[in-house]
Amino acid sequence: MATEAALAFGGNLGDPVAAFAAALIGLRRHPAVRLGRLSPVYRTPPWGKTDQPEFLNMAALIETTLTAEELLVLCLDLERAGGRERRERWGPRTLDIDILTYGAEAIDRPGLQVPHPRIAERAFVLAPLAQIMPDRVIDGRTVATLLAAVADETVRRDDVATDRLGALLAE
Ligand code: A4P
Ligand code: MG
Repeated sequence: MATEAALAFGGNLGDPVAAFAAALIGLRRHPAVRLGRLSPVYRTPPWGKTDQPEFLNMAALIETTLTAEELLVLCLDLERAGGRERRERWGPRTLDIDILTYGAEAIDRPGLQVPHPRIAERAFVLAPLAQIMPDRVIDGRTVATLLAAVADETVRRDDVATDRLGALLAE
């Protein structure tokens, strides 16, 4: 049985749109993953550690027969393939992939928390997520409600980046 999962993508070094495209193509090619709806690409001010470049962020829905742990391993592999180097917490990165939700499951293990524990604080996650699953309930509130609570006009759609992503995925 396939489970629907929501993934968040972020990056602020190098060419994040190309990194998103490469990761999405990796997901699309994976035999246990079906790629679903994609959000537009957003341009977002750095959160947590503010003295770093702006980020690009987006979200995607998938259906997968992988377990949550297997999906995390796949995401970490795709991050590595995207040139991710981990240096400091919340610091700059070429590609970060977080599992936002995995079905309706609540997972709290060392190394894997789902729903991702900081969704509700983050407009850069909620704005793209609201484009693909506004009515989904996370921790008792819908994504749309959570987004309204952190509304941030500095998080904005980047239509040029979104079109470029679409073109890379169509190649
Ligand atoms: N991990 C646990 N749960 C999960 C999950 N649900 N999905 C573990 C993915 N990974 C999960 O991740 C460290 C470990 O978290 C993983 O190896 C996995 O075992 P990491 O990505 O190296 O940690 P991090 O990114 O330094 O910390 P954190 O809190 O996960 O940061 P985030 O959430 O990745 O945020 N500002 C803007 N505007 N846009 C951004 O995308 N991103 C960050 C990083 C900071 N500021 C940002 C953005
Ligand atoms: Mg992360």
